[in-house]
Amino acid sequence: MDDSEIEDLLESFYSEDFHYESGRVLGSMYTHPPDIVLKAFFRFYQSNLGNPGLYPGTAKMEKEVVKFLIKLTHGGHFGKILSGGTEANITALWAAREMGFKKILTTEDVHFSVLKAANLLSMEIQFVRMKNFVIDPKDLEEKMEENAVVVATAGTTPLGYIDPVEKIGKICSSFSCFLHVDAAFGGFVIPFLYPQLKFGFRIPEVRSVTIDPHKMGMAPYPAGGLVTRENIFARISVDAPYLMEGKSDSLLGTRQSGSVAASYAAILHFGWEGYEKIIKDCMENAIYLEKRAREEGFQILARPVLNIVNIVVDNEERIKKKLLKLGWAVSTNPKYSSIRIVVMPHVKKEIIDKFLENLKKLGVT
Ligand code: 0PR
Repeated sequence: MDDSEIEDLLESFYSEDFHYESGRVLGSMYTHPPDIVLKAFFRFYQSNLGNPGLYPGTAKMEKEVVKFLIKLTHGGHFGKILSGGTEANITALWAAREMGFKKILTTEDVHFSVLKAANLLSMEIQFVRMKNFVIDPKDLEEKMEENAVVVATAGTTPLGYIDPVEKIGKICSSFSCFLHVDAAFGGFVIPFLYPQLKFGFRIPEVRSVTIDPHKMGMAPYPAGGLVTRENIFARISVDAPYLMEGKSDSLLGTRQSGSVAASYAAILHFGWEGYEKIIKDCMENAIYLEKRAREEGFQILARPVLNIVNIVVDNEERIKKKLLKLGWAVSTNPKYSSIRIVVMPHVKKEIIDKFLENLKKLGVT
């Protein structure tokens, strides 16, 4: 087949997919990165930090990206760019288990990757009650036990709410405990919206934090991040004599590391101030969505804390399907009977107005 025919075929499949540029993807934590970031991705597409000895340049960029993640999480000493929040959470819990921590305590709003980790690692998981959409510290105190792994979420997937990590840390302090914070989404948001809020390594009990450049860091996937206080990666390391380094200390072997170069380019492109502006704009648009939706007679589940807004509807699955037919991709929270909108940079005010107009036509108020 000649190239132009291949291109035509590719284009026809491309046209079937959703793209962030359309502005109509309202349920994802990702967005389209700037050109320089994509250029970095393709330039370094061959890099594989599964064998870092061959890619010392890319390994240096990983160090720089991790430095930025350390700044965002207020500390930590080690870190890796992994394939996503899922791998970061699995890695933290795997290392914790190898260190003798056995049972996971968390809430029902934890990301499902933690359920996968529990399953893979044969770790028991116990849910702690929630109060006002975050962990109830009183219930945690009652359920707390020696050698537990507590997973707090700073920016929950369904609502973008922040577990009270400082209080959780205090509870953990009287036990031998591994406190992991999943800030996959919130890690790039909280420092800019609530700079005083402690969610990371300012809390002495926090041992590891998931924070993903490929979400609010505006890098292309696969770029999750795991920052840790100690070198917990050594706990999962295996001998790999045929690699340049002689060992492998990540879950994946081959690691697509064009995204490391892309994350590095994103950090240079936006800088602290650039991220601050974009994230404040996203939050402003989230508040705009909340206000406009209320004006149109919709019920908002809870005041948005980060840039995630939930609109309560009668039958969220039916509404999702109807919206899909109109060209809108939203996600749902069946537990809260709501449709969930992640107000990413591509979700502008004009898009919000158009979306609410369509939603209103569906007669869900
Ligand atoms: N931790 C939290 C708090 C998350 O929200 C997510 C992903 C993860 C971990 C896992 O991260 P990876 O997906 O990078 O492994 N939450 C996204 C979400 O539910 C996943 C997603 C993204 C789902 C785009 C659908 C979609 O179209 O929004």
